[in-house]
Amino acid sequence: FTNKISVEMDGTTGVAVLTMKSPPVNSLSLDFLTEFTISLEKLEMDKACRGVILTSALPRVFSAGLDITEMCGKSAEHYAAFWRAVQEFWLKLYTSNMVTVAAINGSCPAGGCLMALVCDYRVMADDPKFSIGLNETKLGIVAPFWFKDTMTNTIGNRETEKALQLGYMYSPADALKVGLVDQLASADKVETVASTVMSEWLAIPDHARHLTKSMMRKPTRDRLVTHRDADITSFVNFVTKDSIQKSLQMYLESLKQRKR
Ligand code: CO8
Repeated sequence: FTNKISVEMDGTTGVAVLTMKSPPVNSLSLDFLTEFTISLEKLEMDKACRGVILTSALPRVFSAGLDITEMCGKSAEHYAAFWRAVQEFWLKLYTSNMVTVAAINGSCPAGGCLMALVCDYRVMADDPKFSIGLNETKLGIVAPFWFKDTMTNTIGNRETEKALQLGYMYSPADALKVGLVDQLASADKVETVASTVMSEWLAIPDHARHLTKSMMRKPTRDRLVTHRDADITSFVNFVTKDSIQKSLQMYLESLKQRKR
């Protein structure tokens, strides 16, 4: 393992803190996703662990979303393996029996937003420099149906329709207003607030809570499971198009240009 993630489990509270520490931006590469999914599986199997708080060790970024370099200039086989790992990551986190709380202490675009959205609760740092949203259209790409479903389940159809078409990135205050996040806290309090929320959720008997969670989430989960292979094929077909490769290359270049 390359240690892009650290996990600290508190045996007395039953709460683990999973910290992403993959500079510069915690992008979700194939290695990162594999390590994340395995770390989560280990916690899932640990009877003592009832909840997990996701956060970032980086000062300004929660996660920059999918690693764009995994979607550029690679083989079809690579894209397929990458996409399966993205699906697996979503499925594991979305259907976790543990209480999952995102302590969003930095910017949170695209796949980073998806990661936060699949948690049970989101606390975001109240800093106007940070933003959160599914910005895929701005890269000239399209959020897959299960990204869309995850967002619709959280903020409703109308708001999702606007947000997805515009690739809208919400300020923390606006994210709170539409329910994209549940609570704001000053940057240094995000994890403390997440722990308080966690203890409220853990006051509910586990079996009743996770049967309820599974009842709420099963239709959305089943849709991806049923269409998993077709979704991989459609991702590979889309991402291998010359026009999409060009858009992604240009976007990566523009990220680099911003600094100069
Ligand atoms: N993937 C790969 N590299 C990235 C990414 C990324 N997502 N984001 C940033 N980087 C790189 C930058 O290019 C830069 O590289 P270098 O140092 O070599 O120039 C380095 O990380 C640092 O980036 P910044 O200087 O921009 O760092 P800041 O701290 O100033 O800003 C941000 C951090 C706000 C996260 C900023 O980097 C940003 O906005 N990044 C882009 C995020 C983004 O748009 N992600 C979308 C990814 S796509 C996705 O997740 C879903 C795709 C769904 C698939 C659809 C079907 C095709």
